[in-house]
Amino acid sequence: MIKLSIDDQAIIAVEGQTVLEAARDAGIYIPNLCYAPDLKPYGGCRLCVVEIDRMRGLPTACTTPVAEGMVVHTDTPALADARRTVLDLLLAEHPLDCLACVKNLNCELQRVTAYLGFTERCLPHSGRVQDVDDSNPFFRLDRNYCILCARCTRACDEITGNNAIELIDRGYESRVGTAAARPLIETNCRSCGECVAHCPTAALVPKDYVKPDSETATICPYCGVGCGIKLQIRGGRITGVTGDEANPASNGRLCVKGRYGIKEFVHHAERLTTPLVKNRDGVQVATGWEEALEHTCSKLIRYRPEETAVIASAKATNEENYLIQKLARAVLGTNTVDHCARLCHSPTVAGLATAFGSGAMTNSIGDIKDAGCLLIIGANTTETHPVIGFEIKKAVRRGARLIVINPVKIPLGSQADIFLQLRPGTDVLLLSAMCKVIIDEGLYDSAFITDRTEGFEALAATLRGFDLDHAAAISGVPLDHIRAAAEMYAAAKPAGIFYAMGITQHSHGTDNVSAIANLALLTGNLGRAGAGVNPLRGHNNVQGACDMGALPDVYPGYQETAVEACRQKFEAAWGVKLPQQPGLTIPEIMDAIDRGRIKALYLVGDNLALSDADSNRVRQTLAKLELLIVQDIFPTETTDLAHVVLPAVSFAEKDGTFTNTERRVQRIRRAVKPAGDARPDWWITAELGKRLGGRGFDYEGPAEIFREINALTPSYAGISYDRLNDGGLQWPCPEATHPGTPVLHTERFTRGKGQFKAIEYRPSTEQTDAEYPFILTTGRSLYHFHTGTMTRRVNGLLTLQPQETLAIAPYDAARLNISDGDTIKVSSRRGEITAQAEVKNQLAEGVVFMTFHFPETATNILTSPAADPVAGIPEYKVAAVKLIKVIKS
Ligand SMILES: Nc1nc2c(c(=O)[nH]1)N[C@H]1C(S)=C(S)[C@@H](COP(=O)(O)OP(=O)(O)OC[C@H]3O[C@@H](n4cnc5c(=O)[nH]c(N)nc54)[C@H](O)[C@@H]3O)O[C@H]1N2
Ligand SMILES: Nc1nc2c(c(=O)[nH]1)N[C@H]1C(S)=C(S)[C@@H](COP(=O)(O)OP(=O)(O)OC[C@H]3O[C@@H](n4cnc5c(=O)[nH]c(N)nc54)[C@H](O)[C@@H]3O)O[C@H]1N2
Ligand code: SF4
Ligand code: SF4
Ligand code: SF4
Ligand code: FES
Ligand SMILES: [Mo]
Repeated sequence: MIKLSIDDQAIIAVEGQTVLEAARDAGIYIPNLCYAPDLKPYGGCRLCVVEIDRMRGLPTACTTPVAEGMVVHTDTPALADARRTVLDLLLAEHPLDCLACVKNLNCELQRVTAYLGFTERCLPHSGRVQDVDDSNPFFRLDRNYCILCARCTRACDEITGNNAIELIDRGYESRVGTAAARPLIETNCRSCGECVAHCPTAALVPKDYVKPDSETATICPYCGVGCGIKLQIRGGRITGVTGDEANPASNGRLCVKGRYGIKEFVHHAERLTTPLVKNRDGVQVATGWEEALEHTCSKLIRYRPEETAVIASAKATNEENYLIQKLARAVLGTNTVDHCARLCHSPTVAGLATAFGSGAMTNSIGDIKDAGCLLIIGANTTETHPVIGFEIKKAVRRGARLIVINPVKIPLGSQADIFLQLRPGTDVLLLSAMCKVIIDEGLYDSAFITDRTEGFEALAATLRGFDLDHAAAISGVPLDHIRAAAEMYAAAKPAGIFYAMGITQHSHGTDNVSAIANLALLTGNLGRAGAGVNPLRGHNNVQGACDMGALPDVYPGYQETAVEACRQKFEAAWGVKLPQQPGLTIPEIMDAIDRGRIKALYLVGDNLALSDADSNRVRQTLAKLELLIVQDIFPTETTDLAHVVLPAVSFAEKDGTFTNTERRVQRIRRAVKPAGDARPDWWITAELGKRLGGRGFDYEGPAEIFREINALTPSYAGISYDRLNDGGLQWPCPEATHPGTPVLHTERFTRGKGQFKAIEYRPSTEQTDAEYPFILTTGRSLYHFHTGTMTRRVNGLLTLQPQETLAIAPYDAARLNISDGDTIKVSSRRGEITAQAEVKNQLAEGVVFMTFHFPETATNILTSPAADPVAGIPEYKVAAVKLIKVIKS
């Protein structure tokens, strides 16, 4: 604590604060323009000058740290003079068309001008007309309004690490520029809008800005980062989105989808607004709710439990997923309830449960900054969890080591200390090789191994005979690079591992996860900030859907259906006999439909017809159902096949909770009225429950459902809506006074000791051959989300990425005489599609990459249904394909 005086007021400031911050905290306004609380002090605009006793000249308050006994004056004639000179120069360059400006009443230049008592321009307007960059679909850079405060360029550098813009040239010529003076859209700008959010004037503004009349704090509906957003509302419609600075997961940061990808889909004309029921001619006809629900229930009730399946939704809230699995178990009498986590992190849930006893991210987004080393494997974080990507880049700039392991040179790959470009499907070999190096070189943490783990000897024994040269040859990574990565990971403590689909979506996905757990256990990188094994969860609420028991083998809170005591607990709570028969996973459900065993499917918020592997077969399978009920917010390739379509509201039209990737339970809040006659998922599921004769489906709303979750789910027991008002809580949170758990396994593992697992490498099921010589690996791009139901309805996102491409290495392209834009027929053993070629240095020879965001190019026609025997996840990341050029661009 530091005592100082500002304008004769005694002030207590925190050491390290600047004079500007101390004044602001004390409610004293010092004019400023280049200052932003989340950026480093800059001292560029010189408006915040102050006088400080015993200090010469006029120091800038935003760069001067507070000191004991300091005496500061913020408002003297000399200061007024100095500031006026600065402002005169700024205004000579600035339009004074405030009334017509979108920033009117919201502009920091206006505020400073008013404070200094300016009523007119003193110097003549320079008359200069500067370039406007209109190229970005979401925002405009109008340099005529720019005051060169560098907040945008610093945000792009310090926050996003993208460095797409910078202040170029000196003096009068100085301006916000891009590399080679190209339009923003042609740079590496990722349209995150952090620059726009930081601009004090109208130089960077959203193109369609409308002044809101209210704001609602809620959570982004796209990825598992769970960024806090504020929906700006005017006239009952969302007009814009800003980052919620109070949110501890994101601290106000957003990516392009959260900031610009929401309002268009929420208010889109194609939203489902009434229930649809297929008539005798096979045409879906609009009906009322009463009729649709009665029709659905009268059909559904005819099927026996083993003929019925339920698929829940990682897009829906915790409350909704809880009800969906309750409906399946307590009313339909089946444990056959699953959701897209099966296609995603099911190997994580299985592998980490074995190793640690809990299948969730061990650490928090907030402790990325504490890591000495970050190992990013099978994850493309800057594109798929962009706000976590920001944190990783920031940590690296602060000096953390970065190791990236990926068959594709992803954006983080070019910033890595070590980038290992392995062949798809060889992670077990590479990770085992790293473990062997660590053991052979004695780099392991023996105290941790002795105190906190078991099974080390078995692992060490298996690795004794492990052939490092063979691992290098098969993975395609030189042995000395593997060794360097092992040494770096073991040395730079604490070291955190971050992984996602490149690890899980294999027929040996669970083994990959176990291999990662081994590496962390060996080096003692668990149970403390900055370390950990961090599966980055995909959907906004996939963590929550798992937590809520939307899985065939567990009730809420991972209480196993096979354990008698658990079953009894839920039987008592729900007042019914619960099924003992184990439930089926999504691939098993598909097989059972194929074989005519399952006849009715209730599917919520999932576009399986496009997202499941081998989609030609998936569509044929879904078409065999006697009753397919699909609940979505849009018509999709899956609702097309449905007998009944139930229109759900979007996240912006309902209340509830989502649980993000770091286990943080956060509230979402209704901000606008439902589209048409759409209803919240919880309401629809509860209606089905009631009408099918279920007890305990009479809920007033999500809060009441959440209280039931509390009572039955030990890890959520201490969480209540009231406690979630600022910042959310990370489970486990067993009691109402518990602060939540940012780091798991600090004293002991959930299962007691950490369990090593000796693993045998199994090659991918699908292998290349003379006919299918390329490995196709699939994934995501920043601008679209999965099957594109939401992002393809946002014009700007479509502008940024209009279509599917087939990324191919230059060497292969040259060999096949393929160039950018050529139309290529891509065929696998299951089907074919066409896509435009994009020749990319980031790919290695023999590997091609596609996303699955575009129905016209239904990538999953190609992918293999071969599944992991433990988790049932399809091998999305390895399919053998051949390429034939059909049209030259
Ligand atoms: N923009 C956007 N963001 C999203 C999503 C989206 O659709 N769009 N979806 C969300 C969801 S549900 C999920 S699950 C996450 C997924 O997030 P990520 O897993 O990060 O995304 P992917 O692109 O599927 O795959 C990640 C990486 O795995 C690499 N890879 C492929 N094969 C292998 C291999 O054999 N070994 C290794 N080590 N790496 C391999 C790929 O090259 C790719 O870079 O993203 C979430 N975020
Ligand atoms: N080739 C390939 N295929 C993959 C993958 C891959 O990497 N490669 N990844 C797999 C992975 S990890 C995943 S998670 C899956 C994702 O696959 P899906 O989950 O099927 O993909 P989405 O397109 O996100 O589908 C979500 C659906 O929910 C709807 N929706 C949105 N909000 C709500 C709501 O509040 N209520 C209701 N009822 N519906 C809502 C949307 O309109 C959309 O139709 O794809 C898998 N498929
Ligand atoms: S939108 Fe994001 S990446 Fe693009 S210039 Fe602005 S801050 Fe940089
Ligand atoms: S564009 Fe805005 S934030 Fe960037 S330098 Fe100009 S006034 Fe400052
Ligand atoms: S990082 Fe994920 S949660 Fe955050 S704004 Fe982007 S899509 Fe939304
Ligand atoms: S705010 Fe201090 S110099 Fe700009
Ligand atoms: Mo996912």
